[in-house]
Amino acid sequence: MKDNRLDFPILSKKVNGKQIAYLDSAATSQKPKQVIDAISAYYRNNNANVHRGIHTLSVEATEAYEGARKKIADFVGVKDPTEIVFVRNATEAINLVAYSWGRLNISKGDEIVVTVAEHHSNFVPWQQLALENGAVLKIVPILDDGILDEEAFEEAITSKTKIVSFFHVSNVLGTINDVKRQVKIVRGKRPETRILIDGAQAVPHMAVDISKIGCDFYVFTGHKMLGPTGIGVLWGRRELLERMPPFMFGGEMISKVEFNKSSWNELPWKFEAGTPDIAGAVGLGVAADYLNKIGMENVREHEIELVDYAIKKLSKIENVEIFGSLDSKKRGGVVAFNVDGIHAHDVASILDEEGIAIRSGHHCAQPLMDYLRIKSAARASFYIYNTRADVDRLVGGIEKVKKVFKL
Ligand code: C6P
Repeated sequence: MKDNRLDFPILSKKVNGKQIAYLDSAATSQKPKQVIDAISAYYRNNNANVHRGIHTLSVEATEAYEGARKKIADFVGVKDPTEIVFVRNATEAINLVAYSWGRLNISKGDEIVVTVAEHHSNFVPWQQLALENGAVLKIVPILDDGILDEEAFEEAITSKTKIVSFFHVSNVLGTINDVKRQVKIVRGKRPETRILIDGAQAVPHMAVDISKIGCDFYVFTGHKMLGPTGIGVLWGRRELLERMPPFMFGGEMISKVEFNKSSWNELPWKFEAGTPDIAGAVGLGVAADYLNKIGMENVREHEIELVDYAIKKLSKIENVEIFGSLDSKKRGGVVAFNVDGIHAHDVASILDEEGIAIRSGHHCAQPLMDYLRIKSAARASFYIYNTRADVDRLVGGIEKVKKVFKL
């Protein structure tokens, strides 16, 4: 892949006197100057509220906002941009479905299926819905190498399963679910069961064509794919979104308000109450342009190469345990690991002294931590601007950790 590091101003920053090695893109990616400049240019040249004014600036802002929606729809293979709902992040997208679709369709005794490796964002909304409505939350296990246990997955789906909600790529194990095959498994057992896929760690890192997956809802988040924070995406099938009540009420989402009743705007605005994050959408559109220019196949290939290199190097260090599959083709751009007996926060803070940024802790996946019988893990995650030199820095940093703790 062409060296793109100069596009990312933050990568020239020094941390603790050392050039930063940013290995925390699964938490949030860095932003290229094209995205930063587009946001600044929007505020300098086009800023106004959308869908409200007749004046020129308002028309420009509306075109920029709706243009971004079209770019995002194209980016993930969605033909009808009005099925793309802009929200704040993946978390809000899942909550929207759990509140709006969930509270309409889930009642006592119904079953909701998730996996043990979900991010809290795709676990807690369903857990709370189940607790509120007397539904049953079924949690499907994973196999030793982090791959979803498809037999258990199939078994978990019964005539009572109303929704299955599961990850595309795990933020801890890196596991890439074969979502097309898993959708077929669900449809084979109970065709009318709804399927939500959490694509927060997939869309930034590989070509995703939602139209080919066969699910009902798909969510992702802008800040992990070079876009700004504060903008995320819910895609839903039109017929489902149409039947769902609004999640929030107020301006923008109404058609007509009378003293004692109101009616709702068309899709997608029915779900976009209040002034949206216009500049965020514009920035996300430019992030998609940037990724398209590189080509998502190239993004994926670059990460396979880096993860392969990282796994080979880390496996050679005594006392390091890597979680998930060791086959780089089966996993996304994250590598979680622990160094024997040393808390992941200690690992992360010694690495930080060296200018290396990784994440440590439970990664918002506490059920998975319990399942793996660990309290926390360290995690290095890679993206388009990382190189083998970053992996070498990581390895050097871990050697220092071992020295400090006399391992
Ligand atoms: N994971 C991580 O460091 P939000 O925060 O709504 O933009 O994304 C939530 C989310 C949902 N699903 C998965 C699989 C995720 O990885 C995340 C975010 C970050 O792993 C921050 S906790």
